[in-house]
Amino acid sequence: MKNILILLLCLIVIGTTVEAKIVKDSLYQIPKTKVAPVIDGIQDNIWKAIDWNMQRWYNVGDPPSATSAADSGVGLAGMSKAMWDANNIYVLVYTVDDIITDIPANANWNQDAVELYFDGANDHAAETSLSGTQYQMTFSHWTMGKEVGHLYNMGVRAPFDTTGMEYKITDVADDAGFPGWMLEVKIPLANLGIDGASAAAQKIGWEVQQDESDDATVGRASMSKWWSNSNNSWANAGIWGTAILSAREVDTVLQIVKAAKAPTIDGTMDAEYKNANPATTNLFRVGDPPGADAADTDPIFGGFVTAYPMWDANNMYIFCDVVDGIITDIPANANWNQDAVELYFDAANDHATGTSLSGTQYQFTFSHWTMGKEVGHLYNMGVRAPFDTTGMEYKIVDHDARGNEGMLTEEGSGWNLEIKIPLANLGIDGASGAGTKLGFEVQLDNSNDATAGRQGMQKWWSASNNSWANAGIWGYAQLTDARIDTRVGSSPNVVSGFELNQNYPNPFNPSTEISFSLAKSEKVKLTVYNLLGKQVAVLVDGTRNAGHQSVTFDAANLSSGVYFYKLEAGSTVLAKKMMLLK
Ligand SMILES: [Ca+2]
Ligand SMILES: [Ca+2]
Ligand SMILES: [Ca+2]
Ligand SMILES: [Ca+2]
Repeated sequence: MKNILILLLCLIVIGTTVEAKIVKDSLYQIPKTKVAPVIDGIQDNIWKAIDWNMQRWYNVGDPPSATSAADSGVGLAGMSKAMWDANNIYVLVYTVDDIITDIPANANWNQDAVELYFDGANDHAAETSLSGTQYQMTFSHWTMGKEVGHLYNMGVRAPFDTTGMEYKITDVADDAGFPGWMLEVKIPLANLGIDGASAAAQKIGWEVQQDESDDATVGRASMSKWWSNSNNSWANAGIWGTAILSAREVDTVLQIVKAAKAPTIDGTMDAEYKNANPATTNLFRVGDPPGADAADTDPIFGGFVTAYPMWDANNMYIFCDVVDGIITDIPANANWNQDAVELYFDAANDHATGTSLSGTQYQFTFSHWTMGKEVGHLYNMGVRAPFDTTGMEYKIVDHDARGNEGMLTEEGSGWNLEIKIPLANLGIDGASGAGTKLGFEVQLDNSNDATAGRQGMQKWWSASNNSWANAGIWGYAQLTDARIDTRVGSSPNVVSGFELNQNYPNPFNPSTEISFSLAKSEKVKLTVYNLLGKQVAVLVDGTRNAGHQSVTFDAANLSSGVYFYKLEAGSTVLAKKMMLLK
């Protein structure tokens, strides 16, 4: 149970990374896909192009605390992904559940189940029952293997036409990741009241809920939600979140975007990375090999990495955001046997199956224990295949606070890794870089104990622990000139085109830069408040152009402490925290 709790904590932390504050206009971006997934309950390659969207809320009992279920509310965690094309919306839900209980006699919601909510009208008016294009669909685990026959009996609220709809449930084995199950769903857009031909940029009411039962008699013991921490989504579409059918297309080939400006290799995230297509670890694996080590029963999780790659005529740049609940530095262990990020590049991109790396196939292992000693460890970081590190740089810094306005706060619960590698050293000609295809993989090694070594790993592309020897199983990337305006984020807080960035530097003395982005030219106000809510500065008040903006905040006349800065545009408000340290 402790394991799942650690997982849950980590997931919640991930869910609160991008903005400190959830605002009502926040949108969950659903990207468009060129490739339809196979509805078989298994994660297709195209799904790997999309981040997991973490469940944010957790509710024990129904109503909370009303039951005395043995599993006291930490046996459930989860995440989802979605994408759409001209015909359908596709949803993949991963439910981490240590006790699966199938109780066909119970109501659908009163057992292990996933609920999806859609409102094509997206009006968010408070109500007491669903109507019109407001649909609730409940997919119970007990229907696994019987999906076709149960399409009409899966707890849809509001009459729904299931013609053309498919779903499939599969179990996920403990040693392949976390115990639980996967649900893959295809729903024709027309059935949801959405015209697929003109759907781009359409907003829909959207919610993902997981129902948890661990006992045949108790019924639902707990639930997790993405958007609203309420058990009233079944009756009130007004409390659902909002998703947007984004025109942004995803592809099985990761498009590495060209950097408009070279980032500074300092372990902090430059604004340019916001345009990168992230590669997030999708696949989880406990132990090495799975289940081989008694210590693997400890923290199955504790780790997650999102890599933001970019390139320019000279270099490859990658910023990695690592969430790791327990950071363990063990210089005496092998690099791979401790907390580390591994990156794999193959400029030849031949994906030929092999038993060792050669040619332009490179593995890099960046261990957290080298933080502060990076320069001296460039030659000792576990590169496979001889590699010229001339001109290469990397930098590791621990996370600062991830904000305290979400459900939980975890100070210092992860680390950043920023890397610059000359393209020439990788075997890439930067002058003709656009269009270059690469073998690519991202891996996180997780250790939580000085003696146990690696206890789990997360991968972007392949669940295998053989990337160190076989470039044939790496994923696919391509250098592209194309600019991308919005990214598909794991965070529910990503607002299309409207963003407020963390100030830099932070903490600061006495001045710092605050940057934000606007989707369109509009009137905005950027103000600074102290902890008592008193306004201490107005930095912007007027119309600003679309795109990236930044202002300098000079606090020479203020005293040390925590301040908030707030960006307002129309009814949308974003806020962040900063610290003045004199
Ligand atoms: Ca599939
Ligand atoms: Ca269960
Ligand atoms: Ca940087
Ligand atoms: Ca760790």
